[in-house]
Amino acid sequence: MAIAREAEPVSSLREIREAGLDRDDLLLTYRHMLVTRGIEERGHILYKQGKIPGSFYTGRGNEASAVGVAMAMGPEDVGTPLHRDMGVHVTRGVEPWRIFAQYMGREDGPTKGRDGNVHMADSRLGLIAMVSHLPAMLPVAVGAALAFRIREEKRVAVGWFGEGASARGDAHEAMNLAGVRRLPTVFICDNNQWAYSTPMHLEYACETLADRAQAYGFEGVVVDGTDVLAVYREARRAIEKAREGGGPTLIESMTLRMEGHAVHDDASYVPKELFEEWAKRDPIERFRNWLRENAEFTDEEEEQLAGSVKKILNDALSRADESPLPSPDSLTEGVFATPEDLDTPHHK
Ligand SMILES: Cc1ncc(C[n+]2csc(CCOP(=O)(O)OP(=O)(O)O)c2C)c(N)n1
Ligand SMILES: [Mg+2]
Repeated sequence: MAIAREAEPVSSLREIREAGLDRDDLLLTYRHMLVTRGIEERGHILYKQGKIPGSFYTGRGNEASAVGVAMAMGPEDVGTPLHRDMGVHVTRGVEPWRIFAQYMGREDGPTKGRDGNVHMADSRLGLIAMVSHLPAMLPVAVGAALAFRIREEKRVAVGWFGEGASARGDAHEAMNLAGVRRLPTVFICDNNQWAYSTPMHLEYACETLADRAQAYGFEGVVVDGTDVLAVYREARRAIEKAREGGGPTLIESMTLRMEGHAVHDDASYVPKELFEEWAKRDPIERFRNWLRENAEFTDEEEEQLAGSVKKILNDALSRADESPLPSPDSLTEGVFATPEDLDTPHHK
């Protein structure tokens, strides 16, 4: 028997309204998920066209998890999204053309062409770019939460990590410190069942990773990561609890990594049946059906939304393609933070 609580699905429009999302918010959530998937699908095309330097990573299958958590964050909160969490960047307001520019190593990407495609974040939007994965960003998120505590700011830090990353020592250190000091941190474990080619039964021996939360002195929750509303509700609860001084929560969000580790990996080691099973739970399809059944989502609304997303992405691609590669003379610029860079609400 798992120790962690297993989250229930959200049953009605009323329930999700009480949790904090009205109908317009729901359509916005759906839109963010479509934009997220659209960006990554176009990224594949750019890669095949030879326009993306290095490898290319996506979070297909993780759109609900990423967007659901980001919708639950407050404007002044911070987060450390990883390579499966494009939906976090999109939801926090990173413009799609800047993401395409980043993919192509251009000057207008968030890292101005200085780092690989998913190692990016806009600090003005409360996002901290990942140094690496495995789970180097958890101590950073806990450090941000400690700073909020010292400054007496009612802000929360959200730290993401993969189930493979959970095996490393820095995951333990971060959760232990957050638990001991009851810091305003929410840990999101994107459990997509694989760490490169390692399956989860070779990664950990407990029943769920969320079970570990109890050992750190806080709550653990397992949520279906293909259900955007359940993810949102659990993330919102955890974030507001942390903001009110209730300490951290570990949310384990269950999905399947629907593509290879990166574009160079065909994932031939993942059983085909597993992909078939999880394809039936596609998060976008699921949410669309929920909206139709529970929120009177019409064909007309859907067409309009799909059309506007397509236009945004096409325009974004053209705009990004006009962005130049960084000039070699600028190599040492923007490497260290300037006082202006630090003059944002997230650094005060
Ligand atoms: C110290 C270190 N070793 C290896 C890597 C390469 N690497 C990046 S992500 C990853 C797999 C991580 O698996 P998991 O935590 O489950 O995240 P997922 O990729 O499945 O989302 C590996 C091996 C790295 N970034 N850093
Ligand atoms: Mg994984």
